Amino acid sequence: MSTAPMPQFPTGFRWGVSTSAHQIEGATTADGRAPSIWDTFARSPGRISDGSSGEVACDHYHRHTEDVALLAGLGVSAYRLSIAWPRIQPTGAGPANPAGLDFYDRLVDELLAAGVDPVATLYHWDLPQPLEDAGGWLHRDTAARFAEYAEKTAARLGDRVRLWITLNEPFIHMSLGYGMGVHAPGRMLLFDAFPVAHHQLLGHGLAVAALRTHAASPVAIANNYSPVRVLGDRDADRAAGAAYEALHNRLFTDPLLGRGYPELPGFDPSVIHPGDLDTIATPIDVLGVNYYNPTGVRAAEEGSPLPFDLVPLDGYPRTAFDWPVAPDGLRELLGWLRDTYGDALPPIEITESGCAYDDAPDADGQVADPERIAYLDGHLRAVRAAIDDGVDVRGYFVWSLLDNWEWAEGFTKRFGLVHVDYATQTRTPKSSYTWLRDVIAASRPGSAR
Ligand code: GBH
Repeated sequence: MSTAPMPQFPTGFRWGVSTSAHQIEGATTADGRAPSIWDTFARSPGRISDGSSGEVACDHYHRHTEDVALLAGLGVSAYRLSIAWPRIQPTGAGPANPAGLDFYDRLVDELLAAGVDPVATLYHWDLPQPLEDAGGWLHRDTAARFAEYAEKTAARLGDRVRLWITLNEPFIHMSLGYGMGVHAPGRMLLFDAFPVAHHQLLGHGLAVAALRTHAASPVAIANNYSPVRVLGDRDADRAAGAAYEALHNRLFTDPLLGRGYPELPGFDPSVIHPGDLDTIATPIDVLGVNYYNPTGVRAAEEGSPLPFDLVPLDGYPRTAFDWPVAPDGLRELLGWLRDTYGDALPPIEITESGCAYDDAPDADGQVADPERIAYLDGHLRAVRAAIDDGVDVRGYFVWSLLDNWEWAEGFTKRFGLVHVDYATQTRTPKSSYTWLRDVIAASRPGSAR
């Protein structure tokens, strides 16, 4: 880790942390909430590595006041939460459930009272189960349902949410949820999952318009990106790199920024109706970038069903998830976005960046996580370097405030700045929390350094 002082960030740079509803809230039957695809998925045997579910998670639904105090203590200027669609529309359609909206209404007010800007993601993968039963995101109508939900939510919260995010990581939802079956809804359609991309993007575009009828705040989408490192120098390796880049980094960005879809083998364009590409390209104000690591790619072995092979990258430390810790990849990615999209690229906020380690309290109850401090230090310096390179980056959100329910990995991966003892729901700020608090305080205009 660098011993040089952390460089200053531009005035107004947004410091934040992120969570998502199903990973922290619990209370899955409270106040009229009905099952989402993740409740169903977690109930089917063998899907979640520790057999757990999000039924209780961090019990944030009942402990939000304590969690807002943790945010205030950290000194962040923003908090990215997600709204659970099945709390707002338990069946995925029809009138809004007032009790569901009340929860987020209170939370938003608590955040504002604590001086923290609420940033709300409308969809972090928790589709109401009845919509999945009707075909989920393979079904075009889900896009219209999503816009309706966006409208109802913005009607209540649009005056106070400071940044709206339509979808979280539509690529991961499509690929892991509908392509490979390791996330909910657990479907294994491989490349037949492409309609899920188009319908999510269509839902996004319709939702942008719906949000703008109630909210003056900026609107974004949070995509995940991974800079591609081509391993090998054969033409086939370069072609494999380009294929992976189109699938992972461009499928959900080219059409958003008005370029239509990239060339993708297996993509059946018959799902695209006249006018859809214009709807999808409805202007957004901010591009949310979730970054975890770069990806090594080379030509596929003979007979592989995929047009590329993904290869672990050597030479990096690894997290508990075995993902490489590569802050240089973040700077590279931000440069790639600027070079690829030029003037069409909106201002960027890093809407997720973080790491999992096996953090545990010591005999004195303290939780030391020096690896996470090194991770955040490196990634913040990479953001600063990208700003110096000329990329317009306006904010950085750490994934995550709390250790939480890590989807198919259950409670086995801890991403929090705050440790959670799930048996007692005790929250213990880790040493990274204190470190980040000091970095944020030092970045305030007029602070000592
Ligand atoms: C995000 O997804 C989610 O938005 C969030 O809910 C989740 O809790 C968080 O990240 C942590 O997982 O095979 O070694 O190249 C992250 C998506 C997909 C990022 C897999 C890293 C590949 C690692 N991730 N990816 S590797």
